[in-house]
Amino acid sequence: MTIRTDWTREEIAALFDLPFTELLFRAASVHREHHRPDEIQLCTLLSIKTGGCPEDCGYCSQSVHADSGVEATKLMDVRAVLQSAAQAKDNGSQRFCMGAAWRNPKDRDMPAIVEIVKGVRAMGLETCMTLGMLSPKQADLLAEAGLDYYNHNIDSSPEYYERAITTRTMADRLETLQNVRTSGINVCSGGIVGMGETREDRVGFIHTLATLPQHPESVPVNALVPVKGTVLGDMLADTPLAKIDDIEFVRTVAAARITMPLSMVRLSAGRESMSDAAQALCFMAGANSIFTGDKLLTAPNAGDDSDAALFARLGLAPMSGEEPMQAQRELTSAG
Ligand code: SAM
Ligand code: DTB
Ligand code: SF4
Repeated sequence: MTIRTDWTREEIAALFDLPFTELLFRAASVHREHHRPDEIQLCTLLSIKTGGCPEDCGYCSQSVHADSGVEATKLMDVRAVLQSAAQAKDNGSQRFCMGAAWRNPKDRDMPAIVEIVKGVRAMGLETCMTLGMLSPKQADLLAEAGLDYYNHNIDSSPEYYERAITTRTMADRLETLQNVRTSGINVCSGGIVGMGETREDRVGFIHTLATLPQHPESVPVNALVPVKGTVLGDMLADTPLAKIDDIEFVRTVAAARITMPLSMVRLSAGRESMSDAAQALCFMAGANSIFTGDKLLTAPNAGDDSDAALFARLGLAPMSGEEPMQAQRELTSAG
């Protein structure tokens, strides 16, 4: 099995250009080689520090530059975070992902973050954090605490990125991903589809991820949740034609699956406004992870009842085994 990190933009553009049925067949074939097609990983999100973020990400309700009505809070108390984690575990979640609306964590925040990671891990949940940019030292601290995954998205193509965010660069983001990788923490990195970007940008987005020295273990593909008062949410409200077409979204998922065969591809934000049929196509195209529960960070999510109904309708089950990239790593280190 060869995992390629030398994909060209042309090759990825050619995947996007395939007849939809052919693309779906190829993606589903790659998916079956490495993953169980009837199992979906369940993750739960919690915003441990909401709003008041100095960055100007044009899609985000938590930026101080947005007029979204989201109130800024302080970092949650460790006990309250652990209570939410216990609830997520009871609801069948495998991974607990915690997000903070920071440009980067301050060193004085780190002891509480470390305590949270240790506490959530002790409950038998996998841990993921997304706290903004990380220095090498902070990444090492989190690794020592036992953090399993760190999420930091590249969000779009290098070209479109600059139109959506001005307060930090794609190079800054890649540096954080490198720091996370060097520390030994698993990398979770993806982006958003439906921000008004072109097909070429979606190609560039997948190309950037698929040509990292090592593919991210998790690749979240978000559909923009248009939030009133954000630059991109308002732009989409004014130009409804810019809304991403479901088929194009599925094509992006399929391109992620084909180019990054071992990665978990997470159908992340935006499921709430997707039909069961569109979600089923995403699973067919190789998405194999979702966020459960009725809230993402600030935006509504599909909710446990509707997910239970969806899983029953599609004959899907929560993932029970190990992820392929972890299994491969254990094999390599064993022999
Ligand atoms: N502040 C941290 C950061 O940006 O790294 C962590 C939290 S941030 C909200 C995590 C990711 O959520 C963003 O990188 C973006 O890809 C996604 N996201 C944020 N707002 C979104 C929206 N309205 N629709 C879809 N995805 C969104
Ligand atoms: C990711 O790529 N999607 C999640 C997670 N990583 C942290 C966040 C989605 C946020 C959706 C908008 C909101 O809830 O504010
Ligand atoms: Fe801040 Fe993250 Fe939102 Fe950007 S996406 S404004 S960094 S919370």
